[in-house]
Amino acid sequence: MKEAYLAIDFGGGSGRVIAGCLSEGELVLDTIYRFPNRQVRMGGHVYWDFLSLFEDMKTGIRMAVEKGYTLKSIGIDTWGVDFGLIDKQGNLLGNPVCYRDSRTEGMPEEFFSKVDVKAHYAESGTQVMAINTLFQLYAMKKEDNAQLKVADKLLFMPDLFSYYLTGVANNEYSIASTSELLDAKARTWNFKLIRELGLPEHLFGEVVMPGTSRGFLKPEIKEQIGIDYEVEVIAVVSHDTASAASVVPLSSEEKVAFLSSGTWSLLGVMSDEPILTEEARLAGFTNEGGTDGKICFLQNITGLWILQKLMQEWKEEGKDVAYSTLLPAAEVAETDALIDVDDTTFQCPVSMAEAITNYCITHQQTPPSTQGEFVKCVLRSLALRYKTGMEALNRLLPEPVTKLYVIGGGSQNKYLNRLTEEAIGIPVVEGPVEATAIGNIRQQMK
Ligand code: LFR
Repeated sequence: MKEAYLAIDFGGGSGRVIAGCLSEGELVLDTIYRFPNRQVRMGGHVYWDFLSLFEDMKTGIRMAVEKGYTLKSIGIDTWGVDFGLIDKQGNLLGNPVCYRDSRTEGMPEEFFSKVDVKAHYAESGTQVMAINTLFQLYAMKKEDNAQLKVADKLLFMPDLFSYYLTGVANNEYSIASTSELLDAKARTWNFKLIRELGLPEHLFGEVVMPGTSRGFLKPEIKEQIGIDYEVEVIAVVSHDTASAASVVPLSSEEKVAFLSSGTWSLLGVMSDEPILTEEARLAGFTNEGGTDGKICFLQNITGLWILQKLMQEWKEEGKDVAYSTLLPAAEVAETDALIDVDDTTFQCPVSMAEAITNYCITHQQTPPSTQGEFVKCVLRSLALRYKTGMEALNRLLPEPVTKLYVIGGGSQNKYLNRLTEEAIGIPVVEGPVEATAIGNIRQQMK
């Protein structure tokens, strides 16, 4: 029987259950189960399929048990900003709505017509994005949402998964920091802001730091996964980005930055304190909670989502979507088309191919036509965006960055790494691919 720490890592496109064991002082990972994470469109909204994801999580835990692992503890991390509301009895009030839902359209503009954007940034330190929890709640409040009226607690996705495993409801700091509702310096809820928004204060629970216990698996869960011993669920650095960033080696000789590459691209550095200056706000940087009280000072960039969505569409059309075909085709494709990856038209279009084509036509460029051309256009545009992000970062830091670690699933895209290195002009180090899970497991070990 091998003792294992289980990392459950939910990304915007897929989830995985990974067992981590110590072997001669080294962390050895075993990917037990991978499953897709889909966005479901229904009744004019876009949802996550929480119930399926919960089932998939349990399946993965059961598979780890069946493989002979004794579970030491479990840690859950997910993407940021999204949440579920539960009532006093612990019932989930509706499926969590996906941040790509259009309910937040125009909300930042409306909010900042009443609130001073500079003063707000000086407290929250968050890059204003319509997807943020603040604007999701603002939209719900505005439509007089019934769930909001009866809700007892707001639980971010990792809080929610943990809650249904253990029955303990709390809010982990790193994930709460993606909400735009925290005081970045105090590292806890900004209740002044919460009151101004007219949100019930009781929704916001205890903010617990990474490393805190989230309780033990409920008897019914133990029965379902086939164990009879106690397993503790630990609040890890439960925001996937912050968990990934925690494994980047810091060095005294190099000025190191990270690019967490997946559905999103998060480009930044670790900082001891939040950077809440006007320059940081104007440059679009965010201060999110990290490990050991550190801050992930980063820019949130639309990442491989554009390519993922294209590939999904091509798959539905019966086309080849293997990376081993698409990337070589992109390298030899001839197109100069470039897009602004952060343009809102790419956030949730019904057809990504059409959105790119329309963007190029509107911007007087010849649109890509073959699959290779589309991929080249997207990857070159990403690399260019990393260049501007890096320039902005260097303007804000006392010393320029000398090395970039590309971590997460996207770090396997060698063509993109090469384009990035060419664009930013400093060495790019690839991996680890499973940075988030490694960060998750290390936190449990601590
Ligand atoms: C990456 C990520 C980003 C966050 C985005 C939306 O998976 O967590 O950090 O901004 O998802 O939640």
